[in-house]
Amino acid sequence: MTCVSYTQRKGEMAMKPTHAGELGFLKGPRSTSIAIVCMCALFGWCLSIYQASASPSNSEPHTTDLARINSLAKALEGISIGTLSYIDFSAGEDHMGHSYNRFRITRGYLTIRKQLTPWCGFRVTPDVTQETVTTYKLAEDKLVATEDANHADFKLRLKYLYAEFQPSNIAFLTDMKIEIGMGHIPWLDFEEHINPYRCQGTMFIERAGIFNSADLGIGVMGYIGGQLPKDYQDTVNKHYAGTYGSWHIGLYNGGGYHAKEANNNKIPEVRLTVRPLPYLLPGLQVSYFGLYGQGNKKAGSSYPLYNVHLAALSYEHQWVTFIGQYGYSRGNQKGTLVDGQGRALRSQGFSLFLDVQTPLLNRSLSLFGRYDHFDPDTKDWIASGDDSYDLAMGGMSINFFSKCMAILVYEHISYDANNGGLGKVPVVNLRLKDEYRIQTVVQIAF
Ligand SMILES: [Ca+2]
Ligand SMILES: [Ca+2]
Repeated sequence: MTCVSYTQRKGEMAMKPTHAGELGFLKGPRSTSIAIVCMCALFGWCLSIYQASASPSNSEPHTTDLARINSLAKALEGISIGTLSYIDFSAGEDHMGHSYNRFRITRGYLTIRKQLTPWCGFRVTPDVTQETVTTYKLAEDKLVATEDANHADFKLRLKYLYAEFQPSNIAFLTDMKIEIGMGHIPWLDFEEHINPYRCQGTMFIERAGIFNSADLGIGVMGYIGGQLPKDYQDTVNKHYAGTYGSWHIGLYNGGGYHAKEANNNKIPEVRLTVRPLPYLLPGLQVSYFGLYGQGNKKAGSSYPLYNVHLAALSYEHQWVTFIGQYGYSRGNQKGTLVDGQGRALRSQGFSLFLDVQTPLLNRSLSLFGRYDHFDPDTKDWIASGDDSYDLAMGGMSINFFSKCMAILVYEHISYDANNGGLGKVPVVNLRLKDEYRIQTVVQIAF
């Protein structure tokens, strides 16, 4: 009897007939008969399936099917699904002088929204993160920590989960929203809708380790004096498009979305943005952001001060976007920017960002650059002498569909002798090496 055997060599699956040369079962009258019988049986089975699906007995519950479709359509009413994902390839050298080149997923939002009524909605957004697993070994009576790269799973973690209420306008306060749950805190979402390159990395104040973008609490936000004309919103920016500006006040746990709240202190936060010349220079805005409270980790016997003031001047136009900002902070969200006595460090810095759209490639090609300077200890309590860092980047982006883009960037960070790294306290004479990388990112957003 003819049969077929399989051999696998170096990952290749090869079909090898036992009769040399050809597939033997296609030859010979007996084999042909068996093949015909098999084909007829297969055809008959397919026919019976088709007849069963088309028979009157199955078309009877037609009304039931319609009811199911209607109920499914009703359940899907007001639901939208979207993503904001960054696929990153970077090559460079870190502040320890280690070279690297790797692909990474640096954001993987899956956002589901449901508008329940005209005034009430819900949003949930998990994000992808790759966990860091550290193993510890005892060597010469000391615990030595090593990162276990073979057990660094990608995991989903909650970024946003909130109920959203849309109250009616009150005089000049318009387009209001109330977020209750894990929602936006007032600053970063605003800045990230001016600087569109969050896919490159975090914004200035988050890069400096002061706070991140979401927290548990309640926030109320809205516009001042209605919305700018549709033409401006279509060609420049439809977000935060209040005629005379926008605002956001809130009360939050304070630890941010990475942390569990460690104290009872709640943090009031406020952003006020004024658009002084909405008809002459609609893209010009002046903003203030502030918060006051305690950091999320004890330093000594009490929680350290956490206090931020940030001022920004921004300008948006079809061809040019600019934002310049100055930030002052005491301590940080985590409660880790403290000296040996538990005093929250005073820190300050500034950031400049410029994006220019070119007429090339049907206006989809833009050039951009950013410069940050941050001193984590302006009083030099920890180290006398320089302890700042400077970050410079420049690159280009191609917007290839709606909000989808690809960017190519060069980034360089230089550290003063006593700087302890981004978001860390100074360390006397640590002397971190300059960091640099060439980075490409593809952003998918819909
Ligand atoms: Ca708190
Ligand atoms: Ca300093």
